[in-house]
Amino acid sequence: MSMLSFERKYRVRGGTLLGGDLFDFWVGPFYVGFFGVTTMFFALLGTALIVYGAAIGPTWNIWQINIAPPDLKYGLALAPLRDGGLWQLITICAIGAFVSWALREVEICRKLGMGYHVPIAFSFAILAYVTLEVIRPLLLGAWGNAFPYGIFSHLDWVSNTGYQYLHFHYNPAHMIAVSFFFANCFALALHGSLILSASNPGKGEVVKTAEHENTYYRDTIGYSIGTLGIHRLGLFLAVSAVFWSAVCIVISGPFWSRGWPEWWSWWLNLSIWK
Ligand code: UQ2
Repeated sequence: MSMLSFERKYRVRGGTLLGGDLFDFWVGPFYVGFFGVTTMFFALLGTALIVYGAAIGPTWNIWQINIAPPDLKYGLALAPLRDGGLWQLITICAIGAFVSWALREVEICRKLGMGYHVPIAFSFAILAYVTLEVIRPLLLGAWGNAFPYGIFSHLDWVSNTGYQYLHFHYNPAHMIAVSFFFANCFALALHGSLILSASNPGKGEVVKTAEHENTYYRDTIGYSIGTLGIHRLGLFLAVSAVFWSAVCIVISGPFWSRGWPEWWSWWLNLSIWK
């Protein structure tokens, strides 16, 4: 594979966290590193275990394949392979692959002398997954509280878990998370459309710059957050959406086991109404 003209300049030695020079090389355009090797190891093993789980299961229908966590009766113990043990191994592989990928991102940041913003952002996604599959099941005392691996089966899990708390939209952390998702979508639409309107004008038109971008928003709403600011806002909104999603599920069960609508009775019980 050919290299981009500037690529060779950035293929610098060092910055590794583990393995020293041993895996400090590229394969085609991809940096390898110690964590590139561990990413491949966990991803391939995990995928092979999923395929094995499908093979010993009742169907090859892609929508119906399901690899479920152990029954609640196993608690936090290791389960037999065909009875949730596969799910446990696959979960270990998934976390191994996700964390390896984040650490490979860190090594690339260090090589290039960049900030760690991308791996930090990614770590919030890992946190959300670990909250669902490890932290909440641990707090509830059984791996059977984790979600299963399957397209429809994981949707059923989300639906059932939601209805277990009667009406999940009354979960205050869920409200905050949804609001962040909407605000994130709004901000990206504002930003994407603004950049395209300035930098991709019609044929024969001159490309505009940040001066036009700032002026557009000062003319419309009297305020521009700035070219750096919009990216800080975007990262904050995205990471907050994921963070509050993790909060909203981890408090459901471990800290509140009744219906979420009932949680709001704290309002009716305020002494000011007495
Ligand atoms: C902006 C700016 C950008 C932008 C956008 C804005 C020049 C290229 C989209 C406008 C954003 C504002 C006013 C913040 C909106 C707040 C929320 C919570 C959605 O000013 O600077 O840079 O892309």
